[in-house]
Amino acid sequence: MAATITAFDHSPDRGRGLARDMRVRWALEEVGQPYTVLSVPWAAMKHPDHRARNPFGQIPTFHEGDLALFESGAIVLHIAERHGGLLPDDASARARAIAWMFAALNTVEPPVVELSMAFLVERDQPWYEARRPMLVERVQARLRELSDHLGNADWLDGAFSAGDLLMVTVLRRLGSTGLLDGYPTLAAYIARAEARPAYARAFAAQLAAFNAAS
Ligand code: GTB
Repeated sequence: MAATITAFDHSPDRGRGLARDMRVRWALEEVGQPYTVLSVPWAAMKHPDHRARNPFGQIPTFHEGDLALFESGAIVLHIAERHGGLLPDDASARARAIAWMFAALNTVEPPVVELSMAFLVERDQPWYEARRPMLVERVQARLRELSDHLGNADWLDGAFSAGDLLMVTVLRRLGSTGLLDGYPTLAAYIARAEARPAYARAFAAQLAAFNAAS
């Protein structure tokens, strides 16, 4: 039975693949699993029907048979554990790849989201210009560290893994900030990931959904 995922019916990113359904679509494409998409209108996001899928009233969610999941990281981990291609077989390498999944979501994503949310909701506030350098420096610190770790390697730890998939979806959110321009290693890392056929299929699908809803 094909999985069903939920996504925005009209994503605020205007089809740039920045909403978190993109990472779930990409993971499913990497492992070659079909899926269907249930679009959730904004007005229905906090409705009890959707809160039954995700108590926080957010997308994405994942449903397959009698399994219902929310949290994009948990969904990607589930997909990676059930199907080959996103986690190494070797137990230690697998544990390290999972550590990179957590690093993407717990160490890199928070400052990235804080910076983008500040721009979205605080940029007209009197404190915004004073606060922004601190937010930028927090992101820059993570970019420096990540860039140093990556060095000349293609991926974070050996072969492409679910850790790279999540890290790239987090870094892509910085696209409009210009901050990645100072990190050619990371820009090349993102480009390498975006060149993967599975990424291209996932990106095209979410863009087609956005265009169909417009
Ligand atoms: N921790 C959860 C997860 O990883 O699944 C977070 C899920 C989440 O934040 N979902 C967002 C949502 O449902 C959509 S992806 N928001 C509606 C709500 O909370 O009511 C976040 C997002 C939205 C828009 C852009 N964008 O326009 O660029 C990027 C990311």
